[in-house]
Amino acid sequence: MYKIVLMRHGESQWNLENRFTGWVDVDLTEKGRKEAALAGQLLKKQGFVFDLCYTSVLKRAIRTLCIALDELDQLYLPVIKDWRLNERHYGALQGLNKKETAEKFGNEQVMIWRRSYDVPPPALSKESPMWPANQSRYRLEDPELMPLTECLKDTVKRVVPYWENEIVPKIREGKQILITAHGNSLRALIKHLDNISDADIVGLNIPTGTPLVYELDENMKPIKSYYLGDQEAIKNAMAAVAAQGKAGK
Ligand code: DG2
Repeated sequence: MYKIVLMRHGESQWNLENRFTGWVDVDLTEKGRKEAALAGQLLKKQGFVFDLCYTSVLKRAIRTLCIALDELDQLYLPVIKDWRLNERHYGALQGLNKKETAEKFGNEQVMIWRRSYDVPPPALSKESPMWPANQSRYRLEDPELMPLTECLKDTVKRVVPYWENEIVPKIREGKQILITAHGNSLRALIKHLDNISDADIVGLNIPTGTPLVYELDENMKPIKSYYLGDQEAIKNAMAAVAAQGKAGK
């Protein structure tokens, strides 16, 4: 049996401001840093000792990992950062307030943009400074691979091959792995792991800064999965994520 830990970053500044973030590189809030530290303490209490970590190239996930590793006293670990674990690219919605967007376009449209499997948000133009191909950190990447927008299906197309080709071989070598990433890049991975249908993935919401343990069999099929921490608070945090794109109070 193998065991891995997945974790969404702690609360970011734009999570707090309820803005669509995607590939915009916003940092953690004070609360987000505390969530990351608490996650590290929970992992420590459970005796987790990791060998290798993966994260995105976005600072909210990288910093969450550093803070958690500091609590674990495992800052020595190798960390692989890859854009394939980045958040789903939110296209032209990036920067907009989710509630205001719902007031303008309706709850249903925002729900489709946030959670439908295969309807992408409006795309950026290639002139936009938000197109990753226009940003220095992605300058060595093939511009054709740099998204102008993404639906979850598009995110699955980059996350799952990365999982299969890069991470699974390391798990098979016996390495204990910690992955810190994002709400939707983790939804993409969990959809694959748990074989969740395109329709049912709509209902999956991931709380910030909460370790999610997966126990996997030799075929990488989940035996069980569970969040560490206060289960009632986790349920409430998931419901709060679901409600972020609604108009009104
Ligand atoms: C959020 C997810 O990503 O938003 O891009 O706004 O995990 O990096 O904070 P994260 C964003 P929703 O899809 O839940 O609206």
